[in-house]
Amino acid sequence: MKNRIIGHLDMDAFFASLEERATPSFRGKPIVVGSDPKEGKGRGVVSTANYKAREYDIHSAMPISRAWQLSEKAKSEGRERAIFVIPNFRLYVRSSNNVLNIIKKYSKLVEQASIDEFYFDLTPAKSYKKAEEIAKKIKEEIRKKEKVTCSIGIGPNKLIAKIAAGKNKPDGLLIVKPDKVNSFLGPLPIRELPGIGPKTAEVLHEQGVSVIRDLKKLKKADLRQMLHKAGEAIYEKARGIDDSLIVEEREVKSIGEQTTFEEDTLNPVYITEMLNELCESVFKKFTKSGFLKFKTISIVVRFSNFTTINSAKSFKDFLGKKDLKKFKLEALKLILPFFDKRKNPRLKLIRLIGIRIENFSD
Ligand code: TTP
Ligand code: MG
Repeated sequence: MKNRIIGHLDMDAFFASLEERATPSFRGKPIVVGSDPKEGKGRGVVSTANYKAREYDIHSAMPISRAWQLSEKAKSEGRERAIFVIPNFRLYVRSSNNVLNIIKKYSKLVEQASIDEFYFDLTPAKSYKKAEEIAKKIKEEIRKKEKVTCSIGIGPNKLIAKIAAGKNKPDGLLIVKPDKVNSFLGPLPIRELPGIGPKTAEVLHEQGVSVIRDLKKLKKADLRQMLHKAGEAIYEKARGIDDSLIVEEREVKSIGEQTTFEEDTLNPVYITEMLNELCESVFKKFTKSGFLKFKTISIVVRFSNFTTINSAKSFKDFLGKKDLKKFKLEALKLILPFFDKRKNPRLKLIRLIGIRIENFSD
């Protein structure tokens, strides 16, 4: 693959930064965006915490009740309580689109990888020096127009750019030129390689491998034996090799939503009511999606012990924008067996339900 220069941009504490921007009195305070903590009794999780709240060890995906406890603990130690904010997704999506449009002014090939992450091609800049100048301009324009900060990493491929973007947060800019890739990766913990999750890391730790430099000592065959197919990709990544391309339009494959109940329940009236609401909201997203028809409906049910079961139905004929009623009926048919012994032999309580549609046609 020819020499490329790739950028990766990741917004800093994205949802929380936008909430700080929206409410000036939040500035400088610890902010936690997530479900309603209900004075410690709330269910659900933290979406994100700003850097001040991270000093209290509050972070994404943590139960909101735990975040509440940590905030109370901080209070008892004389620090200020965190401010808890319910997410306002419209605000985040709008800003995310604005950021995408800013990056597009500086690069012809941009991939949005998540709500706050973007890969972009800087190869036409021809040198890392020029690429750095462009990155600075992007950061400046985002700061000026969106009034929030981001971090950018630049490297010879997506893998290196992404890791570099995470290394100097917040408001960072890190360039890793090709001849520095190995010294950059060497001392990093293996968990920092995308694709190495907790389980893979455990297998490797057992072999005494803790940083990427150690990982490079393993032969491809060793890795394949230990980690099967994933082993080969890890062998390449440990060497900073990644030929994956920037993909401009990520295909939307499904539209879905889920909800965690206030309390685990098996009350069919309550559950079907919640399902009905989810159906309406998913259908609304579908009507706005640009897709005309879909073929498959699936539901997910999570029981109080966290066992999770999916159940799906595909139709011969597509469902379209006029089929909300049919959609709701089919969803209902999918959930009913969970209320009795057909799909719930021990009549366990339900904690969460979700609904998803896929197999679109446009
Ligand atoms: P991240 O980029 O992972 O986090 P961040 O932007 O808040 O902080 P950082 O400075 O470390 O990049 O995720 C972007 C947004 O996605 C985040 O603001 C909220 C949302 N999100 C969730 O809702 N749940 C999650 O578990 C994570 C990781 C993110
Ligand atoms: Mg981010």
